Amino acid sequence: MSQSMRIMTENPLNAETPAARLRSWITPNAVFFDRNQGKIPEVPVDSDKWALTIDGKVKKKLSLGLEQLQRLPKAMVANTLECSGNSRSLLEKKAHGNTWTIGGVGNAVWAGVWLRDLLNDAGLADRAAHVAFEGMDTPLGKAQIKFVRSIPIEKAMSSTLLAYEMNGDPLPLKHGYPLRALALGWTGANCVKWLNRITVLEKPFDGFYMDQVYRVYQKGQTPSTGEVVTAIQLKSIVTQPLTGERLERGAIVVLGAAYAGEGHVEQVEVSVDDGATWQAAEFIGPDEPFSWRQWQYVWHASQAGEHTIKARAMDGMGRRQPDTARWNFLGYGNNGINEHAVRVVVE
Ligand SMILES: Nc1nc2c(c(=O)[nH]1)N[C@H]1C(S)=C(S)[C@@H](COP(=O)(O)O)O[C@H]1N2
Ligand SMILES: [Mo]
Repeated sequence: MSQSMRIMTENPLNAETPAARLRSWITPNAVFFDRNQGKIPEVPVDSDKWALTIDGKVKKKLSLGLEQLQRLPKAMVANTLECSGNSRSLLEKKAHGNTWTIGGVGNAVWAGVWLRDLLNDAGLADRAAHVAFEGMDTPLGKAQIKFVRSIPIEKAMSSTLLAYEMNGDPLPLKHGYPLRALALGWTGANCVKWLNRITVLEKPFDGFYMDQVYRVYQKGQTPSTGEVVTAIQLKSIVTQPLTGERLERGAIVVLGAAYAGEGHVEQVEVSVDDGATWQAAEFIGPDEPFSWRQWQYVWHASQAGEHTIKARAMDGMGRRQPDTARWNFLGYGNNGINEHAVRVVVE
């Protein structure tokens, strides 16, 4: 099986992690998925020249260099990042956008500073309601629209990290060097890369990437009336075996990962008979907030023929994945059990 990235578009770079590389708790930086609206800066910004500006509805405007940021209390957090459009191509009805299968997701240990520490230092004005992030990538297309996204102040103050390290290395250029936002447990669109400006606003930022995309809406509906994509939804993926594999009778190790955004994955069940019966999977490895849990199930396959494997997760609040995801125009948040079924042949 191929172990290299599956490139969907080169300019901008959009590439997914091969399923075989989703089988460990940490996704290595070299195979972490790439999702870009614009052009990745060609050379890393000179860290002496770079500064992060914090302005808008704050009492004191701040400007911080990289070394200054790195002298502040360092926070390390594991976090699973998923693109809103991940699994889009598995939807039964086609939706517009990159043709992700399951590889638009990855888990890393990130290090940086808490956004709340900086916002507390700047001092929030009374009407502070949203926090906008702006990156340094070059927009593509005639309209030259910058990738700017804002998140509610509550999320910014509770669980948003500004990361300058990824899995122990300086943040790689592709993933936002020197600094990126990470709204923990929220989809990638809320995690602006190449960050150089944070603006506190009285209301959500008004712009293309807020109003026209990253909204859940139906065909014919005005995008801006759709719900904004925020937290990653409860979901389980099967990473071994893969659809189309031919397997020998006997013990077959089924592997997968389950994640719940801001929630906690409590249980994963596996079916090897297309959902007729379900058995509990066993978790392997770390169990950290905001991070996926890897699991396995040993299937004793005695009957030759076609088999359909399914997995379903339950979170700490008793929520379950839907059998079939709710379709929407841009194909966001596909966490359907059926859409993620894996069909194999036992010989
Ligand atoms: N500046 C900037 N930040 C961005 C984007 C972008 O195009 N420009 N894409 C976003 C989207 S949609 C996703 S899914 C994640 C992907 O992060 P990664 O490429 O590090 O996996 O980055 C987000 N941050
Ligand atoms: Mo995304």
